[in-house]
Amino acid sequence: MLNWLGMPPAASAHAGEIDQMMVLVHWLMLVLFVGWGAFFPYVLVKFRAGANPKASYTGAHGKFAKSTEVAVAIIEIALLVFYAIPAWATRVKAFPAESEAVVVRVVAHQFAWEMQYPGPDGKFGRTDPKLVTADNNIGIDRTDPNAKDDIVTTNQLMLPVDRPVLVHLSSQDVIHSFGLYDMRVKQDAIPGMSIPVWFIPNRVGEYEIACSQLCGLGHFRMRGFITIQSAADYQKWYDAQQKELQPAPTPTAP
Ligand SMILES: [Cu+2]
Repeated sequence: MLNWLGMPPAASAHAGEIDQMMVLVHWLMLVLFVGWGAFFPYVLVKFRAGANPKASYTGAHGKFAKSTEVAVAIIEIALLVFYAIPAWATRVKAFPAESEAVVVRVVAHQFAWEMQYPGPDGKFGRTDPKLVTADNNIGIDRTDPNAKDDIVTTNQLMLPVDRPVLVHLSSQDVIHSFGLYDMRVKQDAIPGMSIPVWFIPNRVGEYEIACSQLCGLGHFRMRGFITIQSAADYQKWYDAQQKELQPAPTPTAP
């Protein structure tokens, strides 16, 4: 059924679980759609004016309607209790340890995504909205010792494959939503809050970060990219970024 639903490729460890739930919900909706679709012409014919010249004030009696309603409610409760709630609990409770995960801050603003990696020291440098300029969208304070090794990118999230990722998500202005459809991840970014989001990308490739909240006139172009690489390629990128951050060596006198 997944192919009929036109789902994007599943590129994270938990994607299968979400897809399974989606398929079950769609089967239920299909059954309800066919059931209601058949019921409608049935009542049109059965209760037509010609056959019922006088209105009935007691209504229809029958066990079938009630038992169908109860069955649908039970199936819906089962979907919630056995699928939705456990899946959600893993997303919001079972966070990976910071030591084994790639930790990155993602800051949304009108109309782009800013990424901040803490660098080898593992500490995020200070950011300040007052420092935001055209070439410092995240407002990082490079005079802060913790900020000296921080990698900052715009609209490009680089991650290694098969390693947990812990994103600290926030927003500088309005509510945006961090939508990684291929990873089956979606979380609102809310100003004043830092919301943890985690997943394990398990397919090398280039995917899209879509803003999933109508956040202003430029919402349509609030599009970033997420590149999943092999551990070696990611390390290469990381090292190159670190090299760029090193202060240029002072020329020595000949
Ligand atoms: Cu947005």
